[in-house]
Amino acid sequence: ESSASLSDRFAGCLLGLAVGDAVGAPYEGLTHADIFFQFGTPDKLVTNPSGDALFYTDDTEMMIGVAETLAECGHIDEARLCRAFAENYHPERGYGQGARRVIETMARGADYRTLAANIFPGGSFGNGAAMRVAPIGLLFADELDEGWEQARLSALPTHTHPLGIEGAQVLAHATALALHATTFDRKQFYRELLSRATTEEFRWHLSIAAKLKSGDSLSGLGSTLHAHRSVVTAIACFAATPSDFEMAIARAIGLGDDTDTVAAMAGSLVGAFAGVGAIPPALLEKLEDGPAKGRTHITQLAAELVT
Ligand code: 8NA
Ligand code: MG
Ligand code: MG
Ligand code: MG
Repeated sequence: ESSASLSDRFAGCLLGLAVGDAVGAPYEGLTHADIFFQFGTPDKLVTNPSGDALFYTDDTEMMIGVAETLAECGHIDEARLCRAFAENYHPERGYGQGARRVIETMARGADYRTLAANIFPGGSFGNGAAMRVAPIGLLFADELDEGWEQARLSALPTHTHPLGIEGAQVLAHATALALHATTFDRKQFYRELLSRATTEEFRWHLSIAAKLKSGDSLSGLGSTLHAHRSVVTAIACFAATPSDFEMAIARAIGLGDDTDTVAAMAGSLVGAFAGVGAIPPALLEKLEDGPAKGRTHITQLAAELVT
């Protein structure tokens, strides 16, 4: 039930990610109960976010780097991607511990690859490669095998753990499916994701999410910054209400923990399906803007990628 145009969907995906990130950011690290008792029900946080402006975090800043690389090269060129990460980097936007060290090593021109492979046992399984992958899902929506590989390449500079990589691949694939769907077929959607996933963790979470009824709680899927405890959760927030942006990100934020990232991922999927018109104008207007960053720059990147 979406008649949004392709260009509206590209813009909706990237702006939906930024708005979800920015609306969710103030609550990152809080539990579900903390959020409820301190701020009230999540739907209110979304319809009436505090402050005059909505500021995005590392999630959006790194997505911009992926989009810039694709707009320029048409595929993931690792050197260009690392330059984008390093040039766009603002540590105060709240990067993961490992990500910070890896990007600072990239910026010095030193060996970030060895660091990324060893910084955590087996490499990082944080959701940092997934949170920035949306532009790959959009650009490679007609070439799903190539998209799966490009998502892997986009993860590698920071995330070498199989779960960190597969989180990016599964979310890119979900983005591609959302982009092309006119009616959303939940069963078919999960079936296609399951046909790609290889790790036990992602296969297990996807098979559980596929069986959930519309009123079921998503909290059992997890909402922490580990890829295998938040990527499928964000997908499930989208699948529960694929055209309702506010509901999807309120549900994501209400789970607590990695609120900005789960809301960013869920918001990007709703945007890819329902288009930029699904994002409340009041939220879009509040999204930070400025030269070479923010709302205008993200909108331009979406337009460059769609042509
Ligand atoms: P990352 O690669 O630094 O991973 C994030 C965290 O995951 C690490 O600091 C570790 O605690 C943990 N981790 C990853 N791999 C392993 C492993 N193999 N073994 C044990 N622990 C591991 O950064 P990233 O880019 O993947 O992270 C994305 C998250 O960072 C997003 O939530 C983003 O918003 C940001 N962020 C999160 C928080 C938070 O506390 N939730 C705060 C600020 C920023
Ligand atoms: Mg963040
Ligand atoms: Mg986060
Ligand atoms: Mg093109």
